[in-house]
Amino acid sequence: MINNIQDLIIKGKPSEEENIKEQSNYLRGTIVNDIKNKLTGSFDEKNSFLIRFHGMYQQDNRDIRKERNIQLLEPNYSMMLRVRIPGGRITPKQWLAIDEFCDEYTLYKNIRITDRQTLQIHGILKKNVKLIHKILHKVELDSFATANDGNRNVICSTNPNIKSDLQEIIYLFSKKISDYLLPKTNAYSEIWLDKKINTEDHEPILGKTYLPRKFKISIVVPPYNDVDLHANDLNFIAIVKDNQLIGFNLLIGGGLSIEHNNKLTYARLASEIGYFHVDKLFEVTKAVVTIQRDFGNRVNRKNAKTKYTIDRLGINFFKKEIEKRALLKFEKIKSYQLSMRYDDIGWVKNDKKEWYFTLFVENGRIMNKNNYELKNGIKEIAKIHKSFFYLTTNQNLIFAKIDNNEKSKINEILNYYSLTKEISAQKKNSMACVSFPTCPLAMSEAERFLPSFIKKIEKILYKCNLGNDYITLRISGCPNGCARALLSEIGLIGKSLNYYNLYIGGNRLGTRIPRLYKENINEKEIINILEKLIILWSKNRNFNEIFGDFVIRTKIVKPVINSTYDFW
Ligand code: SRM
Ligand code: SF4
Repeated sequence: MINNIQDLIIKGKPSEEENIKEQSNYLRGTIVNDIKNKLTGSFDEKNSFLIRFHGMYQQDNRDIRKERNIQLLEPNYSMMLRVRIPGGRITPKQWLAIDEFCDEYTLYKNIRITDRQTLQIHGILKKNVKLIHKILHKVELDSFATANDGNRNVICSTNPNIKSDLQEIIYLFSKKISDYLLPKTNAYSEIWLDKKINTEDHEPILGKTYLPRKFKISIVVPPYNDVDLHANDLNFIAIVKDNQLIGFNLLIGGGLSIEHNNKLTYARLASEIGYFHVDKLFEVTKAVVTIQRDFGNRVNRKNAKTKYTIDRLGINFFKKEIEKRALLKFEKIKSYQLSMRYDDIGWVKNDKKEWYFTLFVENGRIMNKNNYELKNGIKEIAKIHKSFFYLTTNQNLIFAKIDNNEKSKINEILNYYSLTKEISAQKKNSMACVSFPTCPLAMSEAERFLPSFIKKIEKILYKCNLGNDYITLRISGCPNGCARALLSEIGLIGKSLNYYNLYIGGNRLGTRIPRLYKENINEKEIINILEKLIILWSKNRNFNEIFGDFVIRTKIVKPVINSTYDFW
């Protein structure tokens, strides 16, 4: 029984980040002064925290960090900008604007599709930062709140087999929720677009110090779990009756990040709360966000995400508080089934006889490399495509709503640039985070390591007559877990350079967390272990049994059942 609700707020000295937010004058800080300072390519410490709210991260090229240090040069600073693209929908015009900017103004000249349906532009020098914001604004895009303590890019299922009317509604909801939760401060327009707005700053939903930590939302259309709902704080599972969207199951408190050996951190699956009518979508969104705003841990950022708030307050308290704030009574969760998480690569026709082409993009990295001109090919398609693209949460790209006439033209381009080649099942079901050289938190390689590592796994599968089969495989360069390795059958998490912790026993649908199997091992050791396990699997598996289920049934690892208490 909770007597005083104030007792539920964590007492103690607020973290340094809370102070920066409090004193930032609604996210302004002294960013403007730092832009003018031409003596350094960087923002100062406080402002580099604040620019994240505006969708940018300060980075440097870690491949040359040591060398520059020896030469007494400051690190090779540049910014990474993450565009806000709710539901992953982007028009060809918007694509072309970003593509052109990358070619002309960035250090790396490539675009990165993220696993939350956005685009990242790496290598923007400070002097070009305002330009990209203005270019984005011109094509009705922005990067506001794609990072730091607010609501991140809202993601939604984009499988072309979803009925197109439903897909449209789900997409519109993700856009509306994203707009609804956007910070209301004028700082973004003032700083980046030179637009003076004379209305007062206030944050009716997020509050003056914004949320205690990042916040993630997904909208899921069963049977697809492409969005990986269990990585998100707040999830809406669409419930459809007689072809009408009638409401949502609410699941809250998913999250994957851990800290090596810190038992106060853990990966957690989202908990089922209940079903509610579609009309209450925004009330429920606001209720969950404001509960996290009011009760989230502002003293210790390591325990600040919703998953920890829920476990501290108790699921029943959280549920009742949502009901109170949203003025509703949850019904029992409606039945739903998830059966697929990967993208259908290639051509698919939807219920309205429109064509969709899903292009496989290895690690989401769009660049021209040797004879594979992926970036040029997409640019040519963007020049003629009339409808829009979807970015997928598997880091791929969909050319959407194509008629028969357009299909043949697009096919020509796809063939010319060799973009239709066969992709193995293993590749389709593997993913890595960015990691080196741009990620400042990387402990080991991920994106640059995955392609050669997959080949080794494929070789083992082939040797075991499992050439057409696959094991979901994900590699995160550090325990922050950006590639969602803790929702895969085989997860590698960077420990130190070229060394990883190996997790096994997740499943293909992303509804079970894998368990730590071996710590701090290099590629050779990982391959040796996996080869033995895959041979065992191939010989002793039940009919169609997946690798993750096999290692649990045969007691090679214990399943992680209740991640809160059972993760370590
Ligand atoms: Fe992430 C931080 C990249 C999805 C958990 N993530 C970072 C940063 C920004 C590093 C930093 O803070 O300086 C990485 C930038 C690297 C670079 O050079 O580009 C980074 N995260 C990514 C992306 C690009 C990975 C990818 O290869 O696609 C994804 C961008 C998503 C987006 O568009 O918004 C990305 N990050 C995720 C996910 C997966 C998801 O959301 O579905 C997670 C785990 C889910 C979760 O939140 O629990 C994730 N990233 C983190 C964390 C740990 C947060 C925490 O709960 O403690 C950090 C570190 C932090 O925030 O302090 C982080
Ligand atoms: Fe960087 Fe770690 Fe995220 Fe990979 S998992 S992108 S290394 S923060």
